[in-house]
Amino acid sequence: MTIETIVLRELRMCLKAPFETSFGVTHNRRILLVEVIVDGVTGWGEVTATESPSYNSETTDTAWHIISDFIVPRLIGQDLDSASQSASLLATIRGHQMAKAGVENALWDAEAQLKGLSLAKLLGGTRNEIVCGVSLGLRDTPEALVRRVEEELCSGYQRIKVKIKPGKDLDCISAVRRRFPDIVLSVDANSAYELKDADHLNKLDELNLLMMEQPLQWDDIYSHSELQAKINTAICLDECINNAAHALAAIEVGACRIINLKLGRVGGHTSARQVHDVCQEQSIPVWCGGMLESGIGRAHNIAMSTLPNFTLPGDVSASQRYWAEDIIEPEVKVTSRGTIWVPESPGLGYAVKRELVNQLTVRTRDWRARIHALGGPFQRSS
Ligand code: OSB
Ligand code: MG
Repeated sequence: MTIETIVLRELRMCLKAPFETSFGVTHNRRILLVEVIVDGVTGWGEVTATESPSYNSETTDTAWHIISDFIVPRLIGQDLDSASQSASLLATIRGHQMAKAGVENALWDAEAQLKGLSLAKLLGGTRNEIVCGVSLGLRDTPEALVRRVEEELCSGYQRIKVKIKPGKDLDCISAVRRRFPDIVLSVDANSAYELKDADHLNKLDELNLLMMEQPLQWDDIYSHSELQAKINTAICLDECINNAAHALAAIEVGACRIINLKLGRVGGHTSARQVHDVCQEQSIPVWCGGMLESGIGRAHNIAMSTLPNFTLPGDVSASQRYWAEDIIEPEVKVTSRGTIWVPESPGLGYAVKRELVNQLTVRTRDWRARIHALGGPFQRSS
């Protein structure tokens, strides 16, 4: 697999509705797409970093910098045995998992196409249909939240997750539970609480939640083990888990009973499979998290979600919940049973709408290998 070309693009995409979490409101996404050409075949990846460093430490701009100045120089012109080999070539770049994932995942798409396999099959997936939930942002009132939950249930989604923060938790979630006594319900705090809030968080135990996602600091596994010892609701870690070693540590100290697996956060498909396998060996279920992705990131999430230990519904939902028009075709659709059919054609299984991508692009940079040149690969930038 010779990496002939890498193209990096930044797109502006306007969300249909603002999305509010404990760390802020997102109206517009600044999305980086990575296009690779490998042995003449084009693969696509998406960088899932947020606009500001408030989910984790990466941003759209840090990813642009790390990809341009460190990742591309190590990969352009390289002849790899497989996409997963890129992970070892990038290992001495510390952190920046989302930047790495955008590039590595594009190589996985290309490898799957070169082998004539769907990405799901190449990854070792075992499902042809995945189960879906939705993630609902903070609302002004419990009534407004209950209305949104009702709409999503009508669409068929199998699990409802609601964002919480101090002052917007018990009342809102109790209102949803009173109205819908039997639904599968969970909450996500995005690090909005501290260990001293344990008695308060304890009150959520009565609401029969599937899980409480990332209540404490984004990088603090140990405090979650102290909280988990004080509450009955299962803690699910998101922000804290960046690789398989983190997952194993978190499980061994009792910091969580469920793990949210995000491709970007762990650095791409190679690392995601390792996290998946560690969790499976430890009997900890995983589910696929979302980062308000465009269709390309969403298609990668669908492929990953076919692995056997993805036993809980993910935050992988229909394109039309996010975008007036998605950049892939067909768009991602969810059945009335709250599932997504996994494409079987080679690679991601969705076509990229190039013209729309071009319209949404605000900056581009590309690099081409000169494969046969004396002195090896060189890079050109525009
Ligand atoms: O914590 O899961 C999260 C969105 C942006 C950043 C972090 C998170 C989220 C979501 C949205 O919950 C999931 C989605 O619908 O893509
Ligand atoms: Mg989360």
